Amino acid sequence: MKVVTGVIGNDIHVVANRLMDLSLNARGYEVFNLGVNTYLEEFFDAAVETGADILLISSLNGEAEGWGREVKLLKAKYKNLDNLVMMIGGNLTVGSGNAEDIVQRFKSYGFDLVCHQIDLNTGLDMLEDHMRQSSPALETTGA
Ligand code: B12
Repeated sequence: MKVVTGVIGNDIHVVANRLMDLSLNARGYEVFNLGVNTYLEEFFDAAVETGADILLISSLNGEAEGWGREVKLLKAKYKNLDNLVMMIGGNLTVGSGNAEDIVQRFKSYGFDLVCHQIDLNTGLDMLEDHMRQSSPALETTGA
């Protein structure tokens, strides 16, 4: 399966992004890593160009809160993204907040999977469960 990943907005926190790249590769995904400082349009452009199944966004400085609100509006301008699984994780807001509220809010923005302050491997296990449920024929999602 193809995954586009990167860090959204003017966010330069690169470490988790690098780990994400390594972990996704180790799990058998084909990874297109856009790196840090990536804008929503660039994620969607890359998803179209690569024919990605999954868009996996990281936000550490909390800018996701602003960008998240634009997901539905912007995605509607693209064709062929209806089946794109959208996942986001990291520190999704600036400062603290109720994790359940934050998750619900990001789901209302259009994300299928939301991991606020959840470690990467737990998040990737959630992704595999989600992919298995939506495509039961797959034994492993990475393959
Ligand atoms: C290193 C660091 C920096 C470095 C970054 C260097 C670099 N190029 O990477 C520098 C010093 C440049 C920096 C700058 C800033 N930083 Co900084 N930084 C950190 C720090 C100390 C560590 C981040 C890190 O690399 N951790 C290691 C990785 C492996 O762990 P992680 O980031 O927690 O990621 C894990 C999970 O979040 C998860 N994950 C991450 N993304 C995703 C995505 C998915 C889909 C999933 C499932 C999981 C997942 O997986 C990872 C592994 O389990 C954190 C504090 C901390 N202790 O976490 C602050 C922190 C992230 N920074 C913060 C801030 C505010 C800033 C600045 C705005 C500070 C300033 N005023 O200038 C700037 C922003 C710059 C910018 N434009 O983005 C805040 C963000 C607060 C918020 N969101 O509310 C933090 C949390 C510090 C704090 N407590 O205030 N920072």
